[in-house]
Amino acid sequence: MKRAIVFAIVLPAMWSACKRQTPRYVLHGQVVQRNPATSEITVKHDAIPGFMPAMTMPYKVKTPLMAAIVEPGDMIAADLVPAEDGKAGNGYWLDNLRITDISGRKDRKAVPAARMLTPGEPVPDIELTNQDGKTIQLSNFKGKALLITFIYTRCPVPNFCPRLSSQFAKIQTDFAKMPDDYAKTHLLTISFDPKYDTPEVLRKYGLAYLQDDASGFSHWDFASAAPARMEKLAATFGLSYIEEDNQITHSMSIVLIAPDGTVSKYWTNEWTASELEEALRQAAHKKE
Ligand SMILES: [Cu+2]
Repeated sequence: MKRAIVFAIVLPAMWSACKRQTPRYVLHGQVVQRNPATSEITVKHDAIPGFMPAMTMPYKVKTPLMAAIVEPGDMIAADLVPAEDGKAGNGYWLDNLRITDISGRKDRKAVPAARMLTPGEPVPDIELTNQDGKTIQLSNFKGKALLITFIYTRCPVPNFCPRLSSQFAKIQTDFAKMPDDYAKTHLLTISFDPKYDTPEVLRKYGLAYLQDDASGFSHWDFASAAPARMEKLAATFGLSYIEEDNQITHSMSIVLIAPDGTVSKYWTNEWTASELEEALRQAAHKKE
């Protein structure tokens, strides 16, 4: 059952990659209601200039996981895409759904208010513990272009965490060949499963992607935050996850932080290692 849910996430992500040519409108709004059983959410959304006035309407969500993760009160952004097969309720899908603010949730008072940072905004000085058990802070990487992503080491879905780590490993290898780029960049993989992913576990996991060369940790950290702070940290960077039955269902988020410590760019499902490398290199060498 759990497997079925997890794999259901992967397919829509691949389909959406094949349909990039379709025109997309970005919808911003607040979730009024959700129905995970039908992958539908009702959104009170803003006007989409030249396309649709502001209204409250139900939409099918392309990634069923997200229909289960969002909660009434959440502010969201999503791509509105026409459903060619006519299967979606009103002719449109919501794809690439991101939760941008969870502070409006009714029944989650315990969660500290967190809002997804937008490009240009400074990143707070988040404190993490790395694979050596050492405390690191995001401010440690000021002056470098920093590429961050989120994983959990036990992830069984090839297209999610293992893909993120193997593609980061490719970036690591490629940058190691160019000392100037290597010196001006840093990679950071953050686990959202701090209870299981201790520094020891992260070190072992990291070494597997560094071909057992521990010197690579000087350019690529594997870290986690205290469990109590993890949910807020994830929301800050647009990552959603739910823990159930010893497995974590999650979205993907890759964030590029500019050398001046501001958010530069996000990627969710659609990206390639070479695209990330190019953006990282450009950010590292950009004159301020
Ligand atoms: Cu994963």
